[in-house]
Amino acid sequence: MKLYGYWRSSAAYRVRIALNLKQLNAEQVSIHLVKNGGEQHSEMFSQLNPHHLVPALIDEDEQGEFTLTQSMAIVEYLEEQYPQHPILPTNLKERAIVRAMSQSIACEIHPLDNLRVLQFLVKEMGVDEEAKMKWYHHWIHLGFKALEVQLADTAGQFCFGDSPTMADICLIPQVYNAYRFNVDMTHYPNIVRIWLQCNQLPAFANAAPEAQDDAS
Ligand SMILES: N[C@@H](CCC(=O)N[C@@H](CS)C(=O)NCC(=O)O)C(=O)O
Repeated sequence: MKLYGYWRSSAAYRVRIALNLKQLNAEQVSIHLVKNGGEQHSEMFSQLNPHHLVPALIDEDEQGEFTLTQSMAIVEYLEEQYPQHPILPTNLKERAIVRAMSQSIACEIHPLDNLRVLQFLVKEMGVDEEAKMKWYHHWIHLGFKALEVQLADTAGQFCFGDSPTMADICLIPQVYNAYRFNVDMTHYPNIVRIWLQCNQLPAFANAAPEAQDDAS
């Protein structure tokens, strides 16, 4: 397998955690999201993903190599194709709950604070740095506030019970971003506790941005 990603991409970070939890190896290819106007827009990468977003995963089956995009689709693919060390509960209702928590992060928080959205705010809408950060913090707080309430019901050591799931795979990169941009985390004790717990596991620690070869 080959994973096209970027050290600070939270969507690629999700896939790195999933690969590690499942003890799968993938060659890492760095697509620098800032250098040269963003390598995600290059001819080479556009052929892998016309949406110009990392990650992209190459795997192969009996028909040959194929490319997958969208981190959540990739994580679900890994779960089905490589069922060892499951990242979803076996119970149907519980799987739906974990997927919903995951999507609350991946669909409701992350896209609003993505690089191209922030770049559009600054370059096209004339937003200054302070307003950009207000926007950034707003969407994280809105999502984390609600998640914190849900976690009071669902969490054990991790977001759902006592083993890591797709919800933790989504949460940890989002918390990394929150700390990176100085979001005040004092009102999210469950989230912070899970962040600390996950980072003790090599699967999470080895997937962290600063642990990647392209970290600069
Ligand atoms: N929903 C997509 C989001 C992918 C995404 O937003 N990737 C970001 C990095 S985290 C990216 O490539 N951004 C490039 C840009 O904004 O130009 C997924 O989960 O894969």
